[in-house]
Amino acid sequence: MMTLYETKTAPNPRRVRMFLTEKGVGVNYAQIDIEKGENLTPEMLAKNPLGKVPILELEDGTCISECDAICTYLEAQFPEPCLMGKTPLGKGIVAMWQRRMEVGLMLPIGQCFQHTTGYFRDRMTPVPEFGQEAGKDYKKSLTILDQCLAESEFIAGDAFSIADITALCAIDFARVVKMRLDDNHPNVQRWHASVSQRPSAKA
Ligand SMILES: N[C@@H](CCC(=O)N[C@@H](CS)C(=O)NCC(=O)O)C(=O)O
Repeated sequence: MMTLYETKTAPNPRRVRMFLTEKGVGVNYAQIDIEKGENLTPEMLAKNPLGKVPILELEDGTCISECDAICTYLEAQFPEPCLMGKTPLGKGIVAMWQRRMEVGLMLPIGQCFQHTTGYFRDRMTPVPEFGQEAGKDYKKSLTILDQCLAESEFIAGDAFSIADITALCAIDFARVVKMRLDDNHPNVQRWHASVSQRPSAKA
């Protein structure tokens, strides 16, 4: 069986847990305490030199890290249900929104968290002003997302996709820096209430 090295409370591993749950694919889950730096041991750095989770280890020992890469592998191995687009156009639209959600929501909310709380001050130098700017970038992307969701049920159109997973994990994680959805984002609120009902959201 494959093994997912992950951290239950961290937002990026949740993306892969949700993806696996949507696909109905079972793996071994190995918990890594990133606060204690268990992701930075020589053993873990051999699996991912960037020192981050999640990491998917295949049965032959091959390791894939980066959520998008892990999900690309899983989508190819387990095509149903489709989460990354069916047609060439569909795949392009999903990839576009997936990237926007990763760069526009997940990345800045992670930077906001790291730089304003100093959670990883043992391994980086927090710059609080930078963290606050990242928080503003996150909010700008929420506005773009709200316009998108005024037009469609899900982020990349009328089917649930990896882009919805990335956005949900980023938005839920934003609570740790006290950023919550408000009435400025009614379409995101409607979408959030709906996708949070999926069994995979509890994975
Ligand atoms: N781009 C990476 C991001 C992975 C990432 O930032 N993971 C965080 C947890 S959400 C981590 O391992 N942090 C530990 C650290 O920075 O020491 C992905 O898509 O997997």
